[in-house]
Amino acid sequence: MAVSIALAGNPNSGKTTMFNVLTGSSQYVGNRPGVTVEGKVGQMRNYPDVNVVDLPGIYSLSPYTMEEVVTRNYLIDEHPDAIINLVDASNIERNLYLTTQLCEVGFPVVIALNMMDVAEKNGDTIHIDKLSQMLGCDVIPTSALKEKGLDELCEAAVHAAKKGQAVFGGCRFSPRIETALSQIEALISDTAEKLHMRWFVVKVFERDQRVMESLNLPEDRQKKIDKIITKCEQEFDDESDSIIINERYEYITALVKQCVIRHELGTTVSD
Ligand code: BGO
Repeated sequence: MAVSIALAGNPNSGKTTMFNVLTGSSQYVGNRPGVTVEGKVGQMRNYPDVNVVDLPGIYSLSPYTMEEVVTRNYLIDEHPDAIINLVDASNIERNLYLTTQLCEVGFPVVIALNMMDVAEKNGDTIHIDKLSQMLGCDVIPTSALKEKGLDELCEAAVHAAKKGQAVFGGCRFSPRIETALSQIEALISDTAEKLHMRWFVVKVFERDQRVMESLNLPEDRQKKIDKIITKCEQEFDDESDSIIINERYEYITALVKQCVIRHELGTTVSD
């Protein structure tokens, strides 16, 4: 059976350009919203048994835009064998927000750290090994435009897909939130698909209606879950989805501080 690798990333991370060079097809490269909403499929160069699926450009896996919903549905319903997550190296903080979520879905993830030519031109240094170690997945520096790093990317993605080892959990939240997530997990573990457990647990904590509906939990469990979430919201004086957003950004800030050195105006600065 053909291996299926999904290409996911923020708009303007170079996803269309990458899809074209990976599959050898020549498509229109543009920012028109919805241009890739249908999810194009192409054969990976040098790997006739591997399909690359181009997913819509998104910033998050929340349920608010058509592109986000298409991507979520594809990942949960279609089960790709691996995800290549395109991250714009010149805009790394913003792009890693999606990465933290993709790492929770339960598939092997390989990061294509794209636009490396731009980051290098800006004088930035990115410690690839450290980033890879901290995220728990392979990170391959690429330039889709200059066709650099593509063989390494294909090799890493195909290897990850065939090995089938999911990324371990993505971002760790604060101990109080992790406790709440464990309590939620105990209440949904016989209903939610094991492979996607971390994703379901975090989404339930965020009060994601689509996910709640898909789980179709009995009312008493819904009430227990609501109590767990409400207690956290009171303690943090914030809504649960905002708590998660803030903690994701704290995690990313700490990660970038350790992995990226920016050279601005001739001075070396840590983020
Ligand atoms: C234009 N390096 C550099 N330098 N540029 C890249 C790379 C890379 O690795 N990868 C992609 N680009 P999309 P989404 C453009 O279209 O693939 C460029 O949204 C222009 N067009 O060429 O569309 C790529 O699918 C006129 O740039 O991204 C494209 O993720 C002037 O990044 C842009 C300058 O790529 C977005 C750029 C008429």
